[in-house]
Amino acid sequence: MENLDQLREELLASVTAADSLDALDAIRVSALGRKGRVTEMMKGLGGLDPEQRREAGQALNAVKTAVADAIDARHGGLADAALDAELAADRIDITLPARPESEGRLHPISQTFDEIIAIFGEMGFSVAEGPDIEDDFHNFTALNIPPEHPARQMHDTFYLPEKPDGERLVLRTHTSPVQIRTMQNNPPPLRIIAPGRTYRCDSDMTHTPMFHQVEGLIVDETTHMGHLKGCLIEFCRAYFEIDDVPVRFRPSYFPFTEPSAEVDIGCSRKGGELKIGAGDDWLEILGCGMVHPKVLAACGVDPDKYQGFAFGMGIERIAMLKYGIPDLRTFFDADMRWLRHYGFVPLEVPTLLRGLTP
Ligand code: 2NL
Repeated sequence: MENLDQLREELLASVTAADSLDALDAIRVSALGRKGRVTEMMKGLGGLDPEQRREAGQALNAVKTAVADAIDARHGGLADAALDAELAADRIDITLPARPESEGRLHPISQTFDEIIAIFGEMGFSVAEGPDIEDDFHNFTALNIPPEHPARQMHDTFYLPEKPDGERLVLRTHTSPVQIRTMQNNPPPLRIIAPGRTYRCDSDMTHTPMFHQVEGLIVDETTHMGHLKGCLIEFCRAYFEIDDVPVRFRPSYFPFTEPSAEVDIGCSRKGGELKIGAGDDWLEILGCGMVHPKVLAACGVDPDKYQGFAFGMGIERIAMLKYGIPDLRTFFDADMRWLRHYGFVPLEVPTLLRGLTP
């Protein structure tokens, strides 16, 4: 019995002295494990006579329980201490801002859309949207584009498979159909821009099968060519952020406008470098004209009462010019390094109201 008391005191002391969960586990194994000291003594009980065996068995069980309880209590204390230490060491400051690398960038196309919408928004235009998949009437016929016009050829336009009734839908080749639909569904006066995706069966250095356009339209009783010129000159100044940017209107032809013009801005091309706003060269940036009476009539607008102007421009092109992006195809490579270089910080307020004082 005496050596049982001694064993108990010895084991309890070593449990108290254990300074880590590993040390405590080693003590548990050496005392209560399959080959532990207490376990070995249990095995030895078999050699005693029944009376002694009962007494010694109870005493040994009491030692076993006391040691197991002490180990449990010590385990709880050590585990709490270990967790406290880990929490203190792995402190996370949740008020820290996100790493700059993980912030997104606005694609230059999105930034350019935002800038154009801001400029025309200041002039009283609202934004109109419509479907990417169009029918022949809204994409071609209503725009006075004749049946044999090259723009309608299979070769230039993405057609969807023929429907059972023989109709062939198209991926819109410009955003004009948005304006056609707006004229059909809303009485004049109208003052809208239609930004969006457009599609043509074309792929080379300077063309991608999907690209972006903004078209604009005014329809009322009095808007004339002078307003067209003033509006687009003001747009060029605001967009390129150059107050005295030279602007030239050159006669042109579109089936949906009469008269029609293309707008060039002044630039210089010296040593392969393009500089906008100065020099003796010209760069085409958009097409425009007075809405053709046939287009108004096709939309249910009386051409004897109403008139107006329209314009259209390619977004990739004017984004490349303003931001010095040399290669069109990089717009759609989805290359994160390109986006980090040319992209825009989200929510940056564009400084575009220069030259647009109310
Ligand atoms: C260009 C030329 C243009 C239009 C688009 C238009 C729309 C309607 C009626 C009349 Cl609903 N015109 N749009 C007019 C002139 C030119 O775009 O070079 N775009 C890239």
